[in-house]
Amino acid sequence: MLNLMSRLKKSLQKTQSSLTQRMSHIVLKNTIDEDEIEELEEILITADMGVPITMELIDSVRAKVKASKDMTDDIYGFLRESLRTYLPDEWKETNKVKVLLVFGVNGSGKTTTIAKLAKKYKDEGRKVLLAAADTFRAAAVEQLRVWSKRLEIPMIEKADGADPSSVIYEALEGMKARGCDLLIIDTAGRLHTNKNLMDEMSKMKRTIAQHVSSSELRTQMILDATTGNNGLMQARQFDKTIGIDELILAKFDSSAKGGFIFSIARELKLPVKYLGIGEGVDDLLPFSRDDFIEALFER
Ligand SMILES: Nc1nc2c(ncn2[C@@H]2O[C@H](COP(=O)(O)OP(=O)(O)OP(=O)(O)O)[C@@H](O)[C@H]2O)c(=O)[nH]1
Ligand SMILES: [Mg+2]
Repeated sequence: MLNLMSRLKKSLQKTQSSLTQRMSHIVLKNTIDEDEIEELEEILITADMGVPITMELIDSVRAKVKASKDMTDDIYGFLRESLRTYLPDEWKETNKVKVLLVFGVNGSGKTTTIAKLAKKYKDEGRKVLLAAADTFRAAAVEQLRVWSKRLEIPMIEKADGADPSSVIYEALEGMKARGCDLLIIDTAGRLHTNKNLMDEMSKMKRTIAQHVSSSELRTQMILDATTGNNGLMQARQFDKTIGIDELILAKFDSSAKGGFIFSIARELKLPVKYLGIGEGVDDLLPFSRDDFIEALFER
């Protein structure tokens, strides 16, 4: 298997061609004047860097060009270092977590990501239990059951249409007897605008809070990286009603809009924990700022 860095680089190909490769085209020119600055602005917007970041970067480039006229040599380095400052520092894993509550809009990659997480934790020696709390679609339980069998990780399910909180309750109650120390909960896709479904989510969180302390619960929102900045609004709303501890960006391999990772960090101040980089169970990379910048700007 390729090492982490080469897998990261590979998954960044689409974003690279929409962002850094086009930037390097500007760098190759001998002078930077207003035409190039406008081109750069368009590149940043197209890569879904978001308007605030684009404006901040463009203003700085303009100011630099005005001051020195010749910054063709270091514009690349300048952008690289500027973008770096938008991302948070490395993020340390604590071993306390007992429950992962996973949510997001429809089709964002929740169930697949849960399989990846479950395998990762199992490989690390945790005793994982899955809860099929997407009782909305019969096929959803089946999809998680397939992973459960393949990964040989037990799963709690109830009849279709059961209250998702009751599935979670049963799973929490059953953890000890089964010798499990980590519960991962799959939930139905929901739009941040649907009040009933958001209330249902809050209820799930309350059920969990009756069993474990807040430091033992981690809420994870899965964002589809191909939707780019649209995910920002979704995340903001989920954060307001449920509270997001960390984000996972799925489908990074299919996205040309990877620039939105910078606007997520700037706007939401939430840590990105993993990148989903494929449909396979091992296609999950822990997010590291330094590796990400290095892979993105490699020439
Ligand atoms: N290329 C790629 N595809 C992914 C990734 N993660 C998930 N997918 C695909 O995206 C589709 C949706 O994934 P699911 O895991 O079913 O998404 P979900 O959020 O559980 O969907 P609902 O339960 O219907 O809301 C599937 O075809 C997955 O194989 C990823 O990191 N990369
Ligand atoms: Mg699902």
